Amino acid sequence: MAAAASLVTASLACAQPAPDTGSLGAGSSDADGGGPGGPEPEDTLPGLDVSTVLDGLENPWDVVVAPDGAILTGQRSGGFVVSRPDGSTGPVEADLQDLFVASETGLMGIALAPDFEDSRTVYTCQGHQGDVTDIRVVSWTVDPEWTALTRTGTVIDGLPTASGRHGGCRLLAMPDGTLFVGTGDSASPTVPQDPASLGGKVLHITADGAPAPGNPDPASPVYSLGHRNVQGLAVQPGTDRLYGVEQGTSRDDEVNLLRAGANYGYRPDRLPFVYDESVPMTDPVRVPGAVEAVWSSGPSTLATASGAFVTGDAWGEWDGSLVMGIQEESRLVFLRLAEDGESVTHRADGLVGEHGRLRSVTPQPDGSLLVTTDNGENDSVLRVSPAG
Ligand SMILES: [Ca+2]
Repeated sequence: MAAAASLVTASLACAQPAPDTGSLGAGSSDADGGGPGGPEPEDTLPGLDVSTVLDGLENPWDVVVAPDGAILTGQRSGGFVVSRPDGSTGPVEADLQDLFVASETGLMGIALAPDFEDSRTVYTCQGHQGDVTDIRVVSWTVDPEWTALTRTGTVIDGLPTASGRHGGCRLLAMPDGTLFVGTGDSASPTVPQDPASLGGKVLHITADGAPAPGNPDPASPVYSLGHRNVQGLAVQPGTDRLYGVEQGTSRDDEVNLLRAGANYGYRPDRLPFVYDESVPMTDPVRVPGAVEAVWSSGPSTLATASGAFVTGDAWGEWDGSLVMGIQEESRLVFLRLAEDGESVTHRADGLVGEHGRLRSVTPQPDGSLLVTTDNGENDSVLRVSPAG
């Protein structure tokens, strides 16, 4: 990439305030909702071995691992990069001429279709500019040698964007071929509670963009609402529980147990036409029936940027825990959930301050994690393994 482009992106990244910090300051007395901050971190995590899979990147957002062992990432400002099964690394060509890059929006979530070995289908969620400016899920196929992605269609479009702030966008491909899409509210006051808007939601769609079976409104892709900026989606192994991770305002990053039709209670429209971030992340007073978070960070946010479950004996007592990539507080946070999945019993932090801001966490079949850094320059895809 051109050095000039690197500088522009880096300076934009530096110019942004701490992500998702409320512009209206600390919460009012209404902002007492949310959890107590959860359990304090404990020092029981196994040692973590870290190696570099890809480096020299700029804001690699998501990362996926293919059945052949290829590891694919995409930089937020554009450009796919792969580590191939033969050990070679490099760019993967793709037509991204329409990519809308602004603030937190650009090339974001990536997912492989469950039939990837046959179909070679890759999904991305990305900003788009053309006749309209929006965020959309795009489908691609990739050649067996991992040299080029070919665009095959638009799965769903019309996810709102304005400045690019709060653009989501996390993809989770399910074994049945459907997709969950975690979206951002585009920092617009009425979007999270507007059932007709695709922003501030978790969507559930089929591979052709139709509402998935089981959605609360069979004619709508909306699965759940009242979200601020869904950054992580993960299904707990051994259960069918779907969890969402979102970033708080000036407080209360949240982990939510997602259910069809549930409202997660963010309603930043108290003042006309103002995106009012002094409201609680979950507001049962102004959103009757709002579902409280399973875990929230309490008064001090971390900037939770992703979520995945780790598995394997090497993780010890943390086998089966939910891990989150953390931007502002530069670490991984591991949470152990109660048996009923409704609360968190233990927390441990890893890689504290060692690699700067962390974005996505993607489990590999061997139990290790792929982690993307989010520092704006000299970013990496890391492999993180529990030390034997
Ligand atoms: Ca909430």
